[in-house]
Amino acid sequence: MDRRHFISRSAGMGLVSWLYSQPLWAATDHAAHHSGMETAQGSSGLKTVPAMDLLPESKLASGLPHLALKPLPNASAKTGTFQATLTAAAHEIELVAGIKTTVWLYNGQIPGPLIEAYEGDEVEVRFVNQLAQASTIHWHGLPVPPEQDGNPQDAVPADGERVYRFKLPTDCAGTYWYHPHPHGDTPEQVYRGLAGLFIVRSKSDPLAGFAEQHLVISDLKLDAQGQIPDNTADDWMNGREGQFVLVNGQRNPVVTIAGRQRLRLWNACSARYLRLAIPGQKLTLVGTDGGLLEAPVPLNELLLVPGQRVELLVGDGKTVQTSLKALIYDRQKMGGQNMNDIVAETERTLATLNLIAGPTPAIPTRLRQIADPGKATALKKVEFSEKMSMAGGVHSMNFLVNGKSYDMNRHDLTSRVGEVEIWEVFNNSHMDHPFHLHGTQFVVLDSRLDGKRRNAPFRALHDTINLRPYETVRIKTIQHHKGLRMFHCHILEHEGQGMMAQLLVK
Ligand SMILES: [Cu+2]
Repeated sequence: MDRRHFISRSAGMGLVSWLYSQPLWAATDHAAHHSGMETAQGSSGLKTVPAMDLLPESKLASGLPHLALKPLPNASAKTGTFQATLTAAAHEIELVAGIKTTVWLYNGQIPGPLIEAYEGDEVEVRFVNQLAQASTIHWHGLPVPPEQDGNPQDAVPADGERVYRFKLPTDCAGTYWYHPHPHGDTPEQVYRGLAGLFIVRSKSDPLAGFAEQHLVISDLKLDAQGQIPDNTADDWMNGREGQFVLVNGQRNPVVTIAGRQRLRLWNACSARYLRLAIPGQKLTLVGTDGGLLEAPVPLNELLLVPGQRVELLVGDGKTVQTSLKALIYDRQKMGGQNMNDIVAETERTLATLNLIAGPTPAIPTRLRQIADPGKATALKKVEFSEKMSMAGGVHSMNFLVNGKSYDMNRHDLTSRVGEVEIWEVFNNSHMDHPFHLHGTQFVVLDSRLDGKRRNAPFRALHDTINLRPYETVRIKTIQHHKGLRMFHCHILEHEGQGMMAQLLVK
């Protein structure tokens, strides 16, 4: 299916009212709900359910001690080799006392297992797909060859399996993750629970002396029965945000930080933006998607958009109780707060932080050198846009890259291996979209918004970067392998509806 449409059940509704008249929209959904309509499969193939009552947040336990991520054990005894199996399957787990929730997980874990390997290691992961639909594993941000990167073209069928093999190059130490990337079904597979973590370590890590903790931030939507519902029309439009925002699968856990520690944070949400702050504390940013910065950067807050990761140093040995907050961020979603399936924008406490006495290693002034990729000899232009359509009397929204909806049989841009490129990415729409490029990291040169040009404040490696409405961001990047790469919006519902394109590297 090439074009995935956003379905409205009210074909007679005008375009303007469709966009701005929440009462009409809500009433339509309400009627559908009470007619016993459950999951609708429209002509587009998009499963869409009416808005529903959700389980109150208080039903999920909170305030429990933070759980460490469970590592994926290395089955290889050979030095420099990491070998393991990841099995994707449906499980019933008790997230809420007394309720069995059906989730789809890697190795039965929520979040998925943590893979830890070193630069230079050979990685061999056998993927067993016990889902009822095709899937892949995409190694988000890692410089792996395209045929090992879980492209939609390389789907592993239901009940199938394959082995992913790649060597981690030098200088790729950083904080990564993995998640499914099949054609069309990525949003569902991720919101039902499929995502895991990947840390590449360096043998000469300037922060090796710091104790380290991991905070994987994800969200979860549970209906009143405690089950994971399909996407509503609003989820497809704005990206899905669950009522529960979890850290390592827990609601508001208590993280004890003794002295000064290194925290790695992941935004594994489908669409939720995280404007993070720790009241009373500076955030010392030391790393982004692709590893360490050149030097630490003190910040009062930072925006972590879906798909991104950061490394922070937190704590100074003084005893204080504070929290990790997600402050209000307006990403210009469509519709209002009246629709009962939109979770109101509020400031949230993601985790309680207990800072206590402990070792406080000095913060190094230099962390690494990020080499300038060199003079660019190619320019790529990418434009994200949204287009309303009323094809066949059905209201739909197309999410487009360079005016086109994703087609897995088409390549949209071509690059040459090793060539330094500037990509000019323009968000020609009214809503924020996070741009993600597969298989490599990039540095941001500058951005342009409202006629103002702003240079990147410091050099950092990213694979995902936010674009404000009508913002243009210029990045510099190199592709290191021949083959097909994806680039897309990392609001998974937008990607799933066509805001994705393909780069053929020759
Ligand atoms: Cu988007």
